[in-house]
Amino acid sequence: MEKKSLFLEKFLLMKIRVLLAIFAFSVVISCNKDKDILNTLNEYNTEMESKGYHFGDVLNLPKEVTENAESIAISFGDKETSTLIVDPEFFTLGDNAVTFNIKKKNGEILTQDATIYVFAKNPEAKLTYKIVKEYPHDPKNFVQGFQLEGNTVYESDGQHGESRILKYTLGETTPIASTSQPEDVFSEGSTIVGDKIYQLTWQNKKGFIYDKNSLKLLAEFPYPNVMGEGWGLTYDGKNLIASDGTKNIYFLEVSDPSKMVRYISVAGNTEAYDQLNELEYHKGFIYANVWQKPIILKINPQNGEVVGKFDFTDLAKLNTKDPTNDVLNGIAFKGEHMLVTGKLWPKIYEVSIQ
Ligand SMILES: [Ca+2]
Repeated sequence: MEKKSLFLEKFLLMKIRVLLAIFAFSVVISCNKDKDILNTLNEYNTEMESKGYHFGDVLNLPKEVTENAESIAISFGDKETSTLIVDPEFFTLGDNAVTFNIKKKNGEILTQDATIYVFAKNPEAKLTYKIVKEYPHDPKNFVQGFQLEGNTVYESDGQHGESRILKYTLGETTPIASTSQPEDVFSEGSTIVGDKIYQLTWQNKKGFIYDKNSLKLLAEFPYPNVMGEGWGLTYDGKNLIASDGTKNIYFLEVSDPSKMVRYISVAGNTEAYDQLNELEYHKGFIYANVWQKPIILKINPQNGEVVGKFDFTDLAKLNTKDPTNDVLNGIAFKGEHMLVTGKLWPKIYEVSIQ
């Protein structure tokens, strides 16, 4: 009797060991399988980062992923889609930080972060120009906003302790009027709206409104929270148009610039952009500097697609001694000609667009 029970005990112990081994083995297999799925997804997404997608494209995920999934969802913070289509309801032009949620057939969920790039449908035109005239520019001005009306330049000068709004006659550098900001203010983009000038601050979360004639400060306004910072500013005759150093451009109500009407994200046909800086609206398009890049983008204000691109490398070479500081930044229009300058540049260039 005793012998029999010992035998039974041994038998049961062996059975448990075998079961444990099978269980451990299947856990390893399953873990390896999960790793394979995630590695395959990562390889696919990494490859697609350079190729990019266009709106309407389908994400053709590898079989290794789809065959092992009951469902796949892509989440964008609080939004989620499970159609695997690059739908503009969820995706924006440029980079999209997303998380893939793969529900396996056993109910387990695997997650992986990825960046999905969406590019503009059509290739941008290579825009060319010819320098037709040069004007002096005060090389002490750290240009953050730049526009022309008649023959008068309205300019924002940045940096803490040196920020101001000023106006001067094109061809001269002595200000006709100027208003300085408190030490803690870093002035950014500015634009003309009727008989007023609007100006953003970089991180002070507010903007200023001045009388255009005297540059006397009239009022302040908060800019919308969705804008992390204040960078460029322009006006299309209806809305203020602002950049905040991201890939986004925001349309704000003039009567209450704390209210955003809509926004666009910007991208080219093969390239994403961010750090959009000084802006100028001209005849149906937004022209934008890109921080620390010697280029100017021509952007469709309806959908954010870059339709054309100027290369100002030659002018930047002449004027940029420190690539982190004295960079191309300043776009204005003089009739059909464009005026361009930069931070601390000694010149303003008038160019005809070819
Ligand atoms: Ca401008």
